[in-house]
Amino acid sequence: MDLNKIMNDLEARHPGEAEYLQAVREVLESIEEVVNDNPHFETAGIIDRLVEPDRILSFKVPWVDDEGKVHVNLGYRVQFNGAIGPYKGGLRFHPSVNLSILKFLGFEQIFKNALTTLPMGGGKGGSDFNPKGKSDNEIMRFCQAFMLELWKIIGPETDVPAGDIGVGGKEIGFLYGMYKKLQHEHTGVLTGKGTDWGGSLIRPEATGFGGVYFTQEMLKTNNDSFEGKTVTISGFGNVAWGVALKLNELGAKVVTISGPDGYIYDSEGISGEKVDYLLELRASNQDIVAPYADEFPGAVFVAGKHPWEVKCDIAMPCATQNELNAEDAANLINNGVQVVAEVSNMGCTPEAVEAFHKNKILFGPGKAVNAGGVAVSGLEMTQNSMKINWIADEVDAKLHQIMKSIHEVSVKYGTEEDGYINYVKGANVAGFLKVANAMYDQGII
Ligand code: 2IT
Repeated sequence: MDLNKIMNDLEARHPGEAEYLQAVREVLESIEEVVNDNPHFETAGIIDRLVEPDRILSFKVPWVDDEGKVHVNLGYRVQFNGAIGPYKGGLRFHPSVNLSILKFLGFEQIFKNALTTLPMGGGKGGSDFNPKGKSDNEIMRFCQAFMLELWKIIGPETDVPAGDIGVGGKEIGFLYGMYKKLQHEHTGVLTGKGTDWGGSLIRPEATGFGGVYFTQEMLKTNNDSFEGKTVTISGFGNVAWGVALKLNELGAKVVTISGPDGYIYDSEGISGEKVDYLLELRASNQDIVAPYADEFPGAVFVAGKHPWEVKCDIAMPCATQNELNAEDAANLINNGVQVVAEVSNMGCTPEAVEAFHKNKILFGPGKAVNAGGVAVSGLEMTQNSMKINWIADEVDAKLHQIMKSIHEVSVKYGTEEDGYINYVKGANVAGFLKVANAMYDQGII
């Protein structure tokens, strides 16, 4: 496999799609050896077929605000790879959304979903619509207009979207309502639904809980645990909330959260009602964390900075892509960080990851660490198919088991000669092999 040629060709075809090219390069670098060991993948054009999405739907979304003004946003669904199951992946509503970001997320989703052990292909979608500061009625009208296009290409056995940044239970409700009206049936076409109408228990907690379960397994490889550890996290949304909840349960101390405005440092630890407060912050629909310091006077707000300058044992980015760069990595390493677990998708820049690897810091990549969210989405699909609901403990136990198995397979393919576990390589190779074998078995399609 000629990595440079593949990347040059891809760049010529898709100039400027920085995040997508970054995500593809990272995967190809770690699977190079395994591709070279399996010439039949080359003959079947597996890599050439894997790096391009099966198809992309791109559409405009006109909607009317509360003042009667018309707005036009862009909407997309990237159906990336369906080798092992229906396309599956979230919808992101954020002003930064463009095709490059959705293609990177869709590409990552292929391998993440393969790692969950459940039959799900990779996809992603979303819009450059910004739900922050919008009324519920505006969000409803936008979701309805978005679904008027999306419904044609999704279905419980075809493509099953869910939430991501900017899309939570409220948005899924509006999207589901419109789909049901258009399709005239109740099906498990979306996950992250309300628990009264087909949603799975533990889905809101799943990404965060799963991330902590995975990191717990990483710590165990050093005969260590979360007990008494200081953890810095970024973000303040659904993922950060789930992580904080579980970390407290396991005896760790969470000292930071962050937003686009800066970060909060709470030396006493973010626990109990402070974790509940994250839900309030999010519901306030403002996208800032500064109010936390007014609510809890022991905490300080640091404007315009990342939380990675704070000394910690474990760092868990929970916000968005490339939120931890080389300088942040150097700060963490100088401060003696032991484990970095990416709960956001591609939270660390390639330079940051390289620094962690060089310094033998245990580093968990997003597609392994955050796979718990989509794993419980997969369990929601199963429950919908069977038309039953599992109790919370059953879903949580299955989630825990899945995260352990993702860790196990990452160790299997990622352990280096000196014993250091390269989780990036391990997760990429394990996810790739499953998808590549499925593609090979199914012929050139
Ligand atoms: O990045 C992700 O894995 C998600 N946003 C969840 C996707 C899903 O289908 O539950």
